[in-house]
Amino acid sequence: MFANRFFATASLEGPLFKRVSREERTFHFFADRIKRQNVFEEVGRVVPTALYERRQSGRFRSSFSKLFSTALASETTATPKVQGSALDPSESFLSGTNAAVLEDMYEKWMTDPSSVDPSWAQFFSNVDREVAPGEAVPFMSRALETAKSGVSLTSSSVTSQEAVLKAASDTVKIMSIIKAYRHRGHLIADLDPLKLDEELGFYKKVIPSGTKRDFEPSSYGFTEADMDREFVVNGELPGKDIRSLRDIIQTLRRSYCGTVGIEYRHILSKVEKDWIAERIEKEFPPFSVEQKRIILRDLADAELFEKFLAIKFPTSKRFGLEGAESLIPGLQALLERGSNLGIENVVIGMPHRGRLNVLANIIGSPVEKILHEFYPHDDPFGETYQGSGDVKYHLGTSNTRKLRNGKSMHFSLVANPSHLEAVDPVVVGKTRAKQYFTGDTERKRTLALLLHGDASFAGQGVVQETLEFSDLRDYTTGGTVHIVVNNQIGFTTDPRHARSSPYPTDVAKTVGMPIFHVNGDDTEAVVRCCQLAMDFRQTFGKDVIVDIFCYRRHGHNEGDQPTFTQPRMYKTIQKHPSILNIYSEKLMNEQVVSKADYQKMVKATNDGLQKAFENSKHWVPKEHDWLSSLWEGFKTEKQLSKIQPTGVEEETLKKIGTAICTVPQGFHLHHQLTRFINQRRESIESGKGIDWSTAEALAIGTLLAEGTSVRLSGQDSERGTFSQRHSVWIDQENEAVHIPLNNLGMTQARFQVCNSSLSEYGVMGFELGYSLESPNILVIWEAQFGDFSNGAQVIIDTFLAAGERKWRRQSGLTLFLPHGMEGQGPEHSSARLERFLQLCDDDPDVIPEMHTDRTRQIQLCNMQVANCSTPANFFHILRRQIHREFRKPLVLMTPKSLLRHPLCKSDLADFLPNKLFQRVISEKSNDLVADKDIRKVIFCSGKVYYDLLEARQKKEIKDIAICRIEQLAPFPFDRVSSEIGKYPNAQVIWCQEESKNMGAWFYVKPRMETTIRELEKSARPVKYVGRPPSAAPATGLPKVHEAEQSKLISEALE
Ligand SMILES: Cc1ncc(C[n+]2csc(CCOP(=O)(O)OP(=O)(O)O)c2C)c(N)n1
Ligand SMILES: [Mg+2]
Repeated sequence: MFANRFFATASLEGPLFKRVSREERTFHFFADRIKRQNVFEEVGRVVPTALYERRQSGRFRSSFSKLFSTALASETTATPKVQGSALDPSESFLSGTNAAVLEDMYEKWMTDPSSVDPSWAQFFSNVDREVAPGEAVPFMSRALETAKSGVSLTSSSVTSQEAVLKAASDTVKIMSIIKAYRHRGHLIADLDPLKLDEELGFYKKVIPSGTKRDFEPSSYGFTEADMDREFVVNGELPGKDIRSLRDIIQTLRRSYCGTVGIEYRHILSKVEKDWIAERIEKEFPPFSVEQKRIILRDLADAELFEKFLAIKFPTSKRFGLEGAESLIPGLQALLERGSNLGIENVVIGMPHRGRLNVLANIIGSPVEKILHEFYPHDDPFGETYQGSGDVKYHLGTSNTRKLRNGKSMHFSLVANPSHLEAVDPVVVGKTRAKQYFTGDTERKRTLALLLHGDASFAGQGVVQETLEFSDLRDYTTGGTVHIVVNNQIGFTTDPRHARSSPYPTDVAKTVGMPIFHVNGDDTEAVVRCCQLAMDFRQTFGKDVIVDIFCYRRHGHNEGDQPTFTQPRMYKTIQKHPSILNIYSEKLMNEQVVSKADYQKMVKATNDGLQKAFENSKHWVPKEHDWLSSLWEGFKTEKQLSKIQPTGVEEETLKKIGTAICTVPQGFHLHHQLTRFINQRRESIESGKGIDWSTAEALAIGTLLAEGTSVRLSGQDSERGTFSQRHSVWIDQENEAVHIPLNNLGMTQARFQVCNSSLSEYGVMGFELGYSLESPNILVIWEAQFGDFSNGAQVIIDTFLAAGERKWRRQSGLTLFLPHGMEGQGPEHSSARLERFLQLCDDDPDVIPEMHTDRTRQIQLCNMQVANCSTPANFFHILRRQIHREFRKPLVLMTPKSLLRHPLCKSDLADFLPNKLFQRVISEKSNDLVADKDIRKVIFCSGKVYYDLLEARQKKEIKDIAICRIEQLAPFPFDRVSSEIGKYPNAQVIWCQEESKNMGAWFYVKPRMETTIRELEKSARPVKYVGRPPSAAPATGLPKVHEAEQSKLISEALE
């Protein structure tokens, strides 16, 4: 913050910044590519697999040699020789010819395990299974047996078999000790600044009894006399090959039991484990004087900012960072390291805690602007935008600032609701979108950075749903960096009551990422962990977590009294010096800064804050930053965006139709798809009988051809739950993939169609985040059945319905929610249309301006809900999402049985330029009596229309008209009015197949009444026909369903 301006601006990176070797980079590049096949698709490049495999086997070789060496080596350099083999007794196993011979044996074993002696086979198998080094014992005894029966140990330095056995036994013990520290050293690391564990027994759960014994040499049979005895570690630990036991233990304690505890042995990849071990076990060079000063400044910025707010705004909630201030130097270091490794954009999601501090010190928002939020003020842009606003610690922002290394970095802090962790998938989705729009196919330039609280990270299921994206082709960001501000409390609840897992981060192990636990009082350790986390992310493209063990100095918020519930913890906290205190004392003791220098630094920062405070009183907010460059030119709800055409020229439709029905040469299509494609081609060519999925393909295809990308994501969306879409064809012989909509034979944008993980909350959040990034894409989330969408209720309520009002961020996210009563039971029938309608904020009692040239009805409402009944209308509403100068969420009830219903078809003529989306579809039949003689006019929406139509035909009824309301919200008052007006003598009916307490009834009733009252100046009542109220959305008994359905249809037509 301010200190940056007052003190030297050298980089924290300096000589510590180690570049990965070229070879390592190349390897990881290819490894990454192979793993993430989506890169192939994105760049259309084939990676030389052989190169990867060669390198892979090289990896095995080196690990094999290493393990083999440590298994055999001891203080006597044993060199067994296999008689008759090419092994040379005069050479070590680890180099020259022997190494090559062993490696050849290994490769032979890989192709045919029986081609080598069983003892070697077992050893190689152990190596391959990555058994812990010390567990190579079976091999040792078997190998020695082999030696007894014909294999001689000929080295002159080996005096007896006992010596070899002793050496092997020692080696096994040493390996076991190394393994214990690597696997469980974190359990005895010095992580808690408050030492609550020791004092209060808070963390008894974390440390299983007897753990400490694992780390004592005596537990392995060593005595004090062995401490200075030397053992061969030969590559297992960095540094000298032959080390005293004392030295080995010291290295392990320093690496694993200091103020950093690392969990990484759960990772499956040996490359990644070795990479971490190598970095952790090597002694870090100390930070230079200049680097320490930088860390001190960052820390001072963090603490002084909170202190300043506490003094100036003592009664305001700010959810301060006190007790966790080392987060700020940690983040600065992480970002600077990231910048040096190519990161240019960071999308951040974080909770309330420390948010203002992050805004000021990391994102670089003007402090004046932050302080301004503390004063009661009106909305300065109320003229341009309507909205409810949000509390200051939920607001998002974006900013570009220069880092100390001189490079620029762009930050987007995503606005979030109170619902902890709900922002996680949104950030990940937005990041992925940014990568797409910036062509960051390697995902090395845009980073998702998520901050979490300890209680919420452990408790909220969406965390797991988001972590699960980490290695999914269509959802990965190339590694999200997570930081847990682990203040060891959640509001008033202790960790032991908040989770069963030892650490709050345990859920992260499910996707195999390294977890760095670090004592937040050791600021330098926090900085190192953050740098390492960034290195790991850029090297492997995988998620990583830093868990900062800290404390919360005050109550949950500054006005909250923590001693009601945690008296002992807070007694400890009261006595505990601040992190800045600890670090400034340390640096003064080390003579890195003088007291005078330090005081000067504190004063400069405080002066800067004071100046900002003065300025904040007169701060005039500038134009809101919600329109990032990609959104430039888009209209706010108060600026008219005229209705635009959505129809398409016949020639284009046919061209796209041909392209999506063309099977590539040599492609082995599934035999059942031939019929599907033929029907589709036929309907487009003839211009008759276009079904739902063809209309969808044409909508997507035409948007793509116009240069708008489309992303459709959901469970089984590629094929389509109802086997209706087939947007991805799989070659039946080699499983090659063909996506017709990406092969239109013309310049086009990209179609991303993605089978998602089985998540609603996470995936809908992801797609919502994706839609926030740019208006130049149609983003669709599809539910398997609409019923399951309530798993994402938090996203629906807090982002979809209210996001624009709270944060002035538009989203055109479109939901496909299969909906309809078809006798499939209570959980496969209803997308809970009523819930979406209840969230719509259009006033039931006020008819807005409806003139087509002036209407802003859709712009002024929060979202659109539609239940289309024809493929053509579906086509237009999808295209309308893009063909307008604003974006608005669209919730679409989509069909199931209508996908194949013979009447649910459209003509190509309905897709042409003179056609638009119809909010209401009038009665079309020419076979009815004159309008004035119509005795009933039935309004309905969606699938029930076809049931009514068929029954009316069957019963040969001529005096009942049926109108379809296709767009339910915002309500088409004008169109409904003209329909009612057409039939002055008719009874007005609302017919729905849903239960009375569900469906659209409660929403349409007051709006239809307003329409009749205001526009028709009459008071005709609106009668309900449909299922009676019910708790479950549908019956599970098909027979009951049939009876209910025919009853309501009969009643409507009686
Ligand atoms: C989903 C959800 N449930 C409950 C709450 C209410 N709440 C606000 S903060 C908080 C405690 C959070 O603890 P933690 O995640 O450890 O963060 P900390 O406040 O300690 O930084 C709770 C329960 C919420 N905001 N969101
Ligand atoms: Mg907490």
